[in-house]
Amino acid sequence: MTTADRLLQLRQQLQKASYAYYVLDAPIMEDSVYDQLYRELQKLEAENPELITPDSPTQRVGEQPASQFSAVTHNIPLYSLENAFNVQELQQWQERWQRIAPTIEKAEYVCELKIDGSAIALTYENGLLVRGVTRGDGTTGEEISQNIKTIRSIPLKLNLDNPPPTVEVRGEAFLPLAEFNRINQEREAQGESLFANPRNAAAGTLRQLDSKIVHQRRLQFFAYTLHLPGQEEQIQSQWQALEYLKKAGFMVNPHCQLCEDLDGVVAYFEDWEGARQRLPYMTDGVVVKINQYPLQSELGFTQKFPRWAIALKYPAEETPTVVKAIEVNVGRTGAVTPLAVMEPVQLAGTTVQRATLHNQDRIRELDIRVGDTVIIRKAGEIIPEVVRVMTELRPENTTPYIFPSHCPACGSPLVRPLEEAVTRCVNSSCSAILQGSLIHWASRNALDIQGLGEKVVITLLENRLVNSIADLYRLQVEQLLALERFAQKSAEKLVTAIAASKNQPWSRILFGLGIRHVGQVNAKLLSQQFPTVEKLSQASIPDLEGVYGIGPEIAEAVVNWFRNPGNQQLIQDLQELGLALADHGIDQTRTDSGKLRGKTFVLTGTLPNLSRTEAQELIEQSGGKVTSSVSAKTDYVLLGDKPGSKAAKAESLGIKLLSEVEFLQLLEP
Ligand code: 1X8
Repeated sequence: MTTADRLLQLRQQLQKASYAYYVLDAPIMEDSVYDQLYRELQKLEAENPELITPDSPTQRVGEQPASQFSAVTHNIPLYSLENAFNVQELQQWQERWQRIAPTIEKAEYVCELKIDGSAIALTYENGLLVRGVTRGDGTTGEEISQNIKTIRSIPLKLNLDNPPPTVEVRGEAFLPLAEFNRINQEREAQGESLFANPRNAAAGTLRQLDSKIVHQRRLQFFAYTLHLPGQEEQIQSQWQALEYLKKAGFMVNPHCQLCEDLDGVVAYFEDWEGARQRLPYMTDGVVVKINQYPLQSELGFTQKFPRWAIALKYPAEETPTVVKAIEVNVGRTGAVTPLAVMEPVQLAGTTVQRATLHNQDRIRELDIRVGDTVIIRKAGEIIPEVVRVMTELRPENTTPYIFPSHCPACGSPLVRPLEEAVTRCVNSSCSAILQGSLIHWASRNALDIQGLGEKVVITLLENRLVNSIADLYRLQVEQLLALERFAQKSAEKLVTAIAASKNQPWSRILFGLGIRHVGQVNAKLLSQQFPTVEKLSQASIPDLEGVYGIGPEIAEAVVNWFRNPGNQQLIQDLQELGLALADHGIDQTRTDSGKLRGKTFVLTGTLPNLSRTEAQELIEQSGGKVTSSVSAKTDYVLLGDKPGSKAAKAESLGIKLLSEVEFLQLLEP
């Protein structure tokens, strides 16, 4: 790629990200990724000033903190909060912190409404407001003191007899709903674009260059965090901090509550679920904090969040829309998933036009029909789903949806085993299954073939260049050149990448085959016990079940897979094409430091830094092994964020739980 091409690409990516962030309020990349791309753009432009275009994000006023407002590094970072989407996740949070600090006897919780606004940090020196800074990325924000001073609920001078030399107050600047609506009405009348929600409106207002406009917009501020350096003995809890803030002249949200235990928190959450609708400002959940500062200090922070606080969110937004079509999608396992295609609508900040209908039973239960008005919901980051059909709005002449009896891709009859919710296409040469299989084969954790993504796979299938996984290895550069999307270089690159994948280890190939229930972990386990495809294909169910971690369902799936003549042919073809389908010594003994020899690990939850695969590789390189379920034979459970039931089981068995840090320490020489 030329520098000019890269510059164009960077500009487009950054512009898209900005639009998603500021206009749609639906970020598509992490702040850190944005910053990285931005810095690359800045660097390339500095080296090639003749290539700077006026539409480059670097030319935008106010894009980077440094431009109009000056950047300020926060003395203490502003953390974001971990989310819980239901009471169970709240309980898991409590279990988690209790495990980390088993000595903590009696924690109290402070409940505060979570305000949908924009966080800011205010510094007072000798009682006078000297600086107001936006949250920014949590580390660095923008100095917006002038704008802050227009907010009447922010005292310019603290109402204290002996003000401390320095104090930092944090809280949420927000627009009351009436004000938000008024501003949007005005904007509409003037043909300006509307703010998507009060949070965007507040954030946009705070970064207004014209303080007069800020003044007209009547922002308000609730204070909720106090940092009083050097006076730690004076304030010992969040509750005392709130009292102090009130005394000092701040507006503290009046609906905060001190709770003795989690039941109190749950009651508060439930009480406010309805009541919050009548508040004159927008809230989206409850912030739960451990009250006592010494306990907060004991728990500390993860990479991203305080361990002593969590945001318990109210269920995500729901919105009505109209069903345009009902379609079914056939996945690589042949599972047929119905989905509703709808008029595009905004939902929790993103545009949505598809929602899952799960399965045939769910469709029957909903009686969803084309033309229906439905309520869709997005809970957390999950795909939207249809919650309810508004039959009262159903147009005339609709007909119940009839679930297809035949596969939309290959036309063969669909099968639904008794007692199963899933309907499947069981034709092993179905094009939809083949498409899914090829994408899976090429994916990062399988054969990791660069340049062979969904679009390329579809092109290859449409042009009948491949009819099986093995055909990938028969592709010729000339064949690809006949296709529109390939030029000499890209065609050569793909053929080379495919050829290079022949050297991938046996465990990846096994995972890539897509045998049911054989995910990455099981593929590793099986490949270690059966180091060649011959050994695995000849294994009986008892042989397989003899492998620690392999249960009857997996064993049966493996045996059935190898019984299928089409699969046998595939294995033979792959071997003839030069794939080893075996481990050749080197791989088993590679870089084994032996530190974890004989140790069995179970991974659960999301680790702050390492991916699952990386953690597993580290363990195996040191001679340990990873299994999927906790038993008395487990030595360690590596515990990430949002751990599952495995953590509790490990605890009940007295198995050592490790954080990522502790795990890495274990590996140190
Ligand atoms: C964010 C918010 C907090 C509170 C209220 N509203 C928010 N949006 C509060 O603690 N009362 S705390 C917080 C954060 O720490 N990111």
